[in-house]
Amino acid sequence: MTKTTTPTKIYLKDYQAPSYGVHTVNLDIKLYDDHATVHTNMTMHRQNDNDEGNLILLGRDLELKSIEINGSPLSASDYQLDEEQLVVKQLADGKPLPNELLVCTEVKIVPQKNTSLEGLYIAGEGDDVMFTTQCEAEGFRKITFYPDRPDVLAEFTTRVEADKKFPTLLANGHLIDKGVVGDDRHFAIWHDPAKKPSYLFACVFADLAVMQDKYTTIEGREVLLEIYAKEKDIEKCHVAMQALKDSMKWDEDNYGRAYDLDRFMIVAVSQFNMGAMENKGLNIFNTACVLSTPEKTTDPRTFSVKAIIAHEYFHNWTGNRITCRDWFQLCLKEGLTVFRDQSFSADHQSPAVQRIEDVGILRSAQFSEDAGALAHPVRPESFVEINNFYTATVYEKGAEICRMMANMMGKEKYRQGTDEYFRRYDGQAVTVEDWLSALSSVDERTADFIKWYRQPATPTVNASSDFDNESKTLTLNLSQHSRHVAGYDKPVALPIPVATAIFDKNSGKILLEKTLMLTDFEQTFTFDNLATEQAPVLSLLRDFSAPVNLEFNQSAEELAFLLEHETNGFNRWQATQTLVNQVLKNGDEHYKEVYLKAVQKAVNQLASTDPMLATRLLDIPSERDMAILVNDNYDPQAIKDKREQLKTDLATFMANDWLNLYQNLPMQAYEDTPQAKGERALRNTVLAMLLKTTADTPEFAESCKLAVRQYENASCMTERLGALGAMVNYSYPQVTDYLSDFYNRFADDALVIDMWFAVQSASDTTSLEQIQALIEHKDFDWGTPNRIRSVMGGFANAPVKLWSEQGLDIYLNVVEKLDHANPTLASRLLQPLARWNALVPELKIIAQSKLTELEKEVSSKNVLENLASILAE
Ligand code: B3K
Ligand code: ZN
Repeated sequence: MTKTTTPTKIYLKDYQAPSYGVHTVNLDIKLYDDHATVHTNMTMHRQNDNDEGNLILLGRDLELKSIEINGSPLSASDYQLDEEQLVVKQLADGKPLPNELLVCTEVKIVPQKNTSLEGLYIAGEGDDVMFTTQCEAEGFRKITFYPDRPDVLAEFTTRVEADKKFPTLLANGHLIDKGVVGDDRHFAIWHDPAKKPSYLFACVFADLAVMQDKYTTIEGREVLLEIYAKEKDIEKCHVAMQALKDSMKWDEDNYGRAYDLDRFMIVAVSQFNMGAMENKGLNIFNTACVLSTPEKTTDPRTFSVKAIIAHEYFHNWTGNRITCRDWFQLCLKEGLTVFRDQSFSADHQSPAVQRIEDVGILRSAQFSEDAGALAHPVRPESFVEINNFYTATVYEKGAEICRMMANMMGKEKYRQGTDEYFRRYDGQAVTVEDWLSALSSVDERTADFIKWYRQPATPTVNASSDFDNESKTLTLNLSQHSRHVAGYDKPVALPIPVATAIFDKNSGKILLEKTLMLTDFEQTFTFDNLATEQAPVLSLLRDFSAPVNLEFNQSAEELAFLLEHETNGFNRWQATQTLVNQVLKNGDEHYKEVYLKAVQKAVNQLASTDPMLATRLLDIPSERDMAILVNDNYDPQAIKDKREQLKTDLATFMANDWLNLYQNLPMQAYEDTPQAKGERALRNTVLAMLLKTTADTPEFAESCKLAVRQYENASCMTERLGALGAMVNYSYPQVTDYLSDFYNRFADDALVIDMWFAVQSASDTTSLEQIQALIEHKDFDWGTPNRIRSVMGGFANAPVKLWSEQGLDIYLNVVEKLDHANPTLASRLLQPLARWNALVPELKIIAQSKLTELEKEVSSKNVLENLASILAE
């Protein structure tokens, strides 16, 4: 592949509003067997009378058939057209462009050949084929010439026309007309009264079934709710429908936001690059994020279906009604909306478990990003390809910033702040500064949080404490530092809320609770007259009050004390993780002993009352998570060995507990309650531990029987897949029979077959040859990102396999193959490779040479931008 153009970098500091805005746009999209035509009529206006700027319409991969301005056709000499844009400087007669324009264009596109899953694209094949759109961030310009940028808001009317073999014709807003065209074709016209940027445009041509329901908003609007999916999948939409209604109510109750159209539609698509998309009134969802039934969907997946439904719905206010001025402000909608969906989820399961899960994702996906070559601020300052910035930093760290401010303000003030944000900016395209200015009109301390949006890298907070028994004074010293990332200003001190509790050692009771604000590089806090006989125990960063790495030397006994007495569930869990980290880092035997005893006690205590927390207490960080803390000489095998050893120690230490625990959790009829989900999670973890402890002993056969029984009698996918996973991971001799059984049982369900791929690719027992065989399997589908991720996700989580000559060849070959067909996905696959530079020298040399070789073979700006950053380290 040869490179045609050098990708250009664009900068936040260069932002300029466009000369022309759009009032109304009428689209007429006609789909034919081998192409589509798009007629666009738009009324445009100069935004500023004194501006004499050109008319700039962005467009890619479009065949321009005609363009007319104010009734006069333009010929090729009247405009400049290149691969990116069409620029008009004057009218056909040489007169300057007037302030008001009617611009009419006709283009031809070929969605049948569009594999990028961006713009109007083909999804599926044969009888299952459908056409749908993905416009965020810059896909609309692959449909028609348009000022395709988020600060241009317009009222859209869309006519969609196709053969009657596509009975489902959808676009944003309300259906205002439909009818037939000749014998074989038909059309529908949709009008969206809400002004929106083009990235929220969507349309669908398909043959789908629909599930309908209704919701009456707090303002009395009756909304028709529709979920479209393939006929065979339609019964799998109940969970999503309920989640949608719950989300609508939640946003009314918690943010005072009601839905604003008469219709809300969701369409399930099998070929989709991410989870879902919040197009106005017409959300498009990856099937994996909308379909769910107990028999075919695991509990975590079902939970994330609900969370993603909520996330996309919440975008209607945070993203759609108030949108981003430019793509640098992406975190404005994404960070805030993630914070909102996390809060919604926390209201539907134990808040502690929710926080543990959110922090788990933050640490593994975002802290690793901050620690590596792809580190960037929550609000980036430059990019080549915006699709490379839909990252954990923008989403998850962005959410943490909102959370810190919300906690600091308190519930009431935060609500006043968000009310003010909606009051001021509804219907506008705004910036992070605007968001902070609304919040700081209620609490001026929030203004300082702009620093968090600007500065990359995870801060480390160091804590040390001292207790004076005579005066009963506790002194706590806190300091912060952040890695200086090349290309950015020297780090400044960030405002870091450190939620703190001081415990009396004797009674286990809390003496004092307070959130300390660390705003300088170093600060000392004192607490006088504490009513205690001995040095109290401190619990810091409760509920993970800031996205930082905390370094605080606590004894093993203090950590065990916190596991027992902390009332904050997150910090109870964190105590186990701190103990684990001490063991993994320093091989400390004393910490190990205390950890094993404390965990054993807590798990047995919690198994019946809070089985989900009990499950989480058995967490041991993944090999990839452990690698984040290693700055150089990262040896994947050494990390794997240490982790494996600790897991074996835990399994052995609790050898007499596993069977009891398992038997006390008998399988029951499926229920979707936190308790039942907790029991299923614990049962699966315990089953795996049972197989592990009994491996190579005569009892192994008995453990395997339990796994087989669980597999065969499973009431739901969580139980069946849990059993299959245990068999795969602990080499049950007949595992291939069960893998075949699973495959045959669910052969007609792509989402379950994804699990079949994933359970194998994620297993330690799977060799690189077997991974390659999965990639060559007849069901490995290069056009379906879910399938690709089901193999590559597990592979990327196995650093020993990945960081080898053969592993890199296999992995990078997939990236290279996707570079042209689906650059967004190809580029995303590079993320786990961003820390190659920390590897031990022998592996580093291999990684560098493989990545350098790849650079010569690829041409998409997505992959080139990320590779350049990775190799620049
Ligand atoms: N806004 C979309 C993501 C679009 C990604 C474009 N590459 C989904 C979401 O965050 O809700
Ligand atoms: Zn989002």
